Amino acid sequence: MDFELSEELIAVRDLARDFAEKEIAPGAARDDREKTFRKDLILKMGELGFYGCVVPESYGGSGLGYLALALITEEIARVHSAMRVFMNMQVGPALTLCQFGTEEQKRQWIPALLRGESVSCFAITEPDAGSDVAAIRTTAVLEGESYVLNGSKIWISNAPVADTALIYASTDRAQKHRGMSAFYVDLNQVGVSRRTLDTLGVHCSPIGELTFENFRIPKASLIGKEGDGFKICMWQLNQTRLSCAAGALGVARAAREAAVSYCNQREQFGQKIGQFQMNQDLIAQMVVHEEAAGLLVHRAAWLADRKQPNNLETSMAKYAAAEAAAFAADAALRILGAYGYSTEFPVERYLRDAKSYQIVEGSSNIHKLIIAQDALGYRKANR
Ligand code: GRA
Repeated sequence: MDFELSEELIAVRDLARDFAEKEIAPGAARDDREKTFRKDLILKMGELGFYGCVVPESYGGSGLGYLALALITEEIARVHSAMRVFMNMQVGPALTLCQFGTEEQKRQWIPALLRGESVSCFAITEPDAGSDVAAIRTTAVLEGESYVLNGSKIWISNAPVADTALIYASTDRAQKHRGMSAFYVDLNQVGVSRRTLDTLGVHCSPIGELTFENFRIPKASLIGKEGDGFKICMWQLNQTRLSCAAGALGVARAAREAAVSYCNQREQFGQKIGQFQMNQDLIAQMVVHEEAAGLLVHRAAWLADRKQPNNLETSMAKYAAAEAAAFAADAALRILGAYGYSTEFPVERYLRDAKSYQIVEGSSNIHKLIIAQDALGYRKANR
């Protein structure tokens, strides 16, 4: 693995950094406070090609690759973590359609997703099926030329605002995970109701519940074959987890930068507080966790760019980056003291947003389980 970024990747990263600092950072505190949905920024990120890195040019992408996507995501999350969620909501569905969709499905949906015009989401989780994906209860029953969906999806990012959705439902509940199927649908139809939910952080990424009551969708919404859903879902999660890990890395970096800057400014007991070893202990841990997570994220992306299996490496990256973000945000808050706890400074936002990474896209416990079961020889992660 090459530790140096190519000139092209440096240019992509710098473009994302410049955009994040100029367009997202100035309004981040206000957007978080007012829970503003920034469709304007979603469209601008689309114009800059941020959603198309891993999609071939024939469907409107750039084909720059997973490392490019990780670098962009990290830069966006560094200034406002909630804004990187939109990247995942556009990229995850687009990639899944690219990998498993028919030519017609690809042409119908992908270009509008990459431009950010059609706001998307993916709906896996249900009230009684979070970590245990195979336990989903939403059903899709074929009636003539339509599938009829019934059930409820919860904690779905973008649910309150999405135009379209990648939905996982059961076409044969007796078959458990082998009876799961994937669909791509237009949500602006009768049969869908939405409820917005409130969370600790990630405030300007709207989250909520989607309830389907006899929601009738064309038969052609099915992605792949009936029963392919669980494998499609695991494949999709492997991509979106990587981008999520890159987001966590961005938050870890933001928190470490805030802590270092404060240590070099603030004086107590006649010296800069960076001189105190207890703060140095926190800074050293922040630096090492962030560096380690960064190498894991970049390795997982590097493998994806070489079309090599990377489920294990992605789980390691997601776990390490989520924990690095949560550790760094907590440590930064301790270092900044009352300024960290104050809503006038961004560190409390980093902490609220960082906590989400230990829960979403496979909780830290799920990733530990995947990693440990692979190490123990019980279940290979790369399959
Ligand atoms: O033997 P088989 O033919 O039935 O196949 C099995 C296995 O080989 C079957 O699925 C296959 N499989 C896979 N195939 C390809 C399993 N994993 C993969 C894979 N990675 N690739 C059943 O396998 P199993 O291992 O027996 O499944 P399980 O024990 O029921 O579940 C496994 C596991 C716990 C890992 C899975 O359910 C899981 O990943 N759970 C976590 C759920 C999750 O990540 N949810 C995320 C929700 S979306 C979200 O958070 C959005 C956030 C947005 C944002 O912030 O970005």
